[in-house]
Amino acid sequence: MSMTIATQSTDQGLILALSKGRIFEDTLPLLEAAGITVLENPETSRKLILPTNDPAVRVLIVRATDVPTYVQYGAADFGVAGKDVLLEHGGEGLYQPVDLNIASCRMSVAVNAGFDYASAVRQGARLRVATKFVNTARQHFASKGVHVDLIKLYGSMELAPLVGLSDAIVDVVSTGNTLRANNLVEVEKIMDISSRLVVNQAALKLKRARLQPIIEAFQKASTLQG
Ligand code: PRT
Ligand code: MG
Repeated sequence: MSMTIATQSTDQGLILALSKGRIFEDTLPLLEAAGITVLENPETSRKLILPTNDPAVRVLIVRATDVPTYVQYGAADFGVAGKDVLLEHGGEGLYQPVDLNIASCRMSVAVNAGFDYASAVRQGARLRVATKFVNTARQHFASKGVHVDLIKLYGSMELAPLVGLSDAIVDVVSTGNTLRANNLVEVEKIMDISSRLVVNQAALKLKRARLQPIIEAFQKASTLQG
């Protein structure tokens, strides 16, 4: 046991978990502010572990919803994840020192353009709600005293009301273009969403010397940005 800890504390290498797409792109300037340049593009590289200009820092490319899991178990020391994803994960084992103000959007309720959501809620109808975000949706409707049947989906929530699978969806919205293109209307904002830096609690103690300057650089750069 003590062997493992001794090895970990002298091994100051860092692993950062990121998802491809908007989180990767929005995190690059923050990494640059910390003096870290990722040497390969995850959109074109088939590698799942990307090198950086710092031999001691590597980047894992994982699904957005898997970032908190990799960090929780210490397979990655730190990562970047949306508040939407963190609320579903629960945040266990994670230290969340900085709201990075990146990948911003909102969590909302949307329905078919013809559906009278306000009166359905007023009349106490039982709503069928399709979503990937079941914890957030359950909590939201419970706090309003609205009875819902939640239908768990893993993507393309916008389809559910169109084909009668549900009365409503709970999804993240940024421009609203996807809702409009599918004749859906945003009827309620549940919360604003942005992405946070998440750090493994044990790594924060054992690798503080390397992590702290990066956390501070992210903090400074995200404040300037936001
Ligand atoms: O795509 P994948 O299934 O792999 O996972 P993911 O959707 O969880 O990952 P990704 O990379 O798409 O999103 C990562 C994080 O970005 C999310 O956890 C959010 O915190 C944040 N984010 C910001 C968004 C959006 N904006 C967003 N617009 N995540 C998803 N979307 C979706 C939205 O649901 C809609 O279907 O993008 C579509 C377009 O949005 P509009 O409103 O601009 O049309
Ligand atoms: Mg996506």
